[in-house]
Amino acid sequence: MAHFWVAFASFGVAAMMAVMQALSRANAALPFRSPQIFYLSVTAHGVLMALVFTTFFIMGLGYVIARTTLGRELLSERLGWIGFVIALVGTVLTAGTILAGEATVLYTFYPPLKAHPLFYIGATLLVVGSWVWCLVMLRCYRAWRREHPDEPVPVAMHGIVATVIVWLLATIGVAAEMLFLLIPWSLGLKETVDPVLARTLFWWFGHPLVYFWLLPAYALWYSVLPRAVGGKLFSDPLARVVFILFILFSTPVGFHHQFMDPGIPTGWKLFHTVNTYAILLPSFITAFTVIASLEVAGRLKGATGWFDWIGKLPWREPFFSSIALAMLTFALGGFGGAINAAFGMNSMVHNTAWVQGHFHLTVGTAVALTFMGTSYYLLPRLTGKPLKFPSLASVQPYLWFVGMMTFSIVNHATGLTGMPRRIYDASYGGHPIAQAWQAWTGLSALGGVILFVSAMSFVLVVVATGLSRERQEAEPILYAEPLEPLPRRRPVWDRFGLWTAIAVLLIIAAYGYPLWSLINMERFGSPGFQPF
Ligand code: HEM
Ligand SMILES: [Cu+2]
Repeated sequence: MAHFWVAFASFGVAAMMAVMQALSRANAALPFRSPQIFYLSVTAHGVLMALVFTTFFIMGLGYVIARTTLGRELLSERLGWIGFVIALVGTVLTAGTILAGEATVLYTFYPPLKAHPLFYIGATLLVVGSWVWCLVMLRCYRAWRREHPDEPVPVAMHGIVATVIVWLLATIGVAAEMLFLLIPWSLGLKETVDPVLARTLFWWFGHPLVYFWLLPAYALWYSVLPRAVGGKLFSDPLARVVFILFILFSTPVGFHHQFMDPGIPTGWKLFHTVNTYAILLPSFITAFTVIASLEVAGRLKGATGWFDWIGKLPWREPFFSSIALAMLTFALGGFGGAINAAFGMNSMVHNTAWVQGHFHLTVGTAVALTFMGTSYYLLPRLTGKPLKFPSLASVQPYLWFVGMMTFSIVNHATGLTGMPRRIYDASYGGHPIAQAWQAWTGLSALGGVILFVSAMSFVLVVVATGLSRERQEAEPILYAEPLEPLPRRRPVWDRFGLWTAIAVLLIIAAYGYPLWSLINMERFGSPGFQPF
């Protein structure tokens, strides 16, 4: 539970920052409105939401899944706590330097924007803490595997092991960036830094980071959701294939964030584009399998027509409605993602408000809303306390959905008309083009306010539940059975070593030569800048 509380706290703080930004973008006259505060808060919001909330939630979820699926004691619990403390210290250092105004570098921390060394050291500790978590997860899996050499591992745990592997491969990039470039440079040991090399290492990490968020959500969609709505998992092998495809294709795609960067040959950008389209496939399979599983649930409840099974699903149940709305939103986000990944269309939307519209659909809703719904499901089961304010909890996901649709559709639209993202003042001195955006930004601010109300409702429900003294018999956490019985033999999809080795080869193919040539180029580097 400790992990979840850190996650909820950072979510709450980040949501408060967000509403301010959304209003500021609409040029609302807020007290304390200034560029300094705006960029400070965008940095804090991005870091706390995308890095802290997600990482702590996923670590907590991993422990819950390992404990409940493997049917054995959690190994190395002490080690897990050490990882928790390291990650927490890192978070406090990073958040502290941001709030002190010493690290206004946004959550992508691109150099030559320069932060206080404690920002980079703190972020590194957060990653080190998560590595300890990975170690605990892998030890649990291996111990189970030794006891059950020939059985398929439960699907939820399969998803968590895949998450761990994706994360370990991804964080090599950011660890190298921190250790060799950013930390020595921020400490003053080096005068200059190479922005292209840093960005390349960042995106080695930055894209698979999104799968680190998404895979645990998928694990829940596949394994907990169908059971919670009274259905079955439509296909167990398809679920396993999906996780393996993510291990293979998560990392060698980073250049799709660098289409506009000089110094990377077009051919390599194309290679990463092709890989990016490969990774759309597992998301399509997921949409198919999970929706089929829900249809099974509806039919088990008596639906016979083409679409009447949809009405049989428990739309008032916040765990279900959160995930259903998250999936719907993710489908829209996926279409946008295909546009971002297309070399030509990317140049139209690059660094515009479109991008923030896009990732608030994907991580900001598909992942975050799934995690909120999961909190409603897990909290009573982990603490034995019934959920407080259940009607608020059933409205909250719908509020989030409405708020996010407003916020995000408007951002897609203003992005297409050219409004940049990450800007403090969108009025450009009253220029006519900028004025055309202005009406829209008001609407996006309205979306931001609805989102804020929803976020605070969520925080209220979980905090009130946590503080309540009521106790009841905790229900167990149940996982879905597959529609067809499981094979008795261990499937090839469980050979994690094999797939990881292939993934490493793909990464070497995708990054080996470009990195080698970047390092061997004549480089001049840049000194650091701290505009705010
Ligand atoms: C309370 C609901 C939320 C609102 C109102 C909101 C609003 C905003 C706004 C206005 C920005 C600044 C955009 C810009 O000027 O470029 C932003 C940035 C961002 N948001 Fe949110 N957001 C919310 C929830 C989330 C969630 C749940 C996540 C992820 C889990 C998230 C992740 C991010 C990230 C990564 C950035 C980018 C920061 C940067 O550009 O460095 N947001 N958000
Ligand atoms: Cu990406």
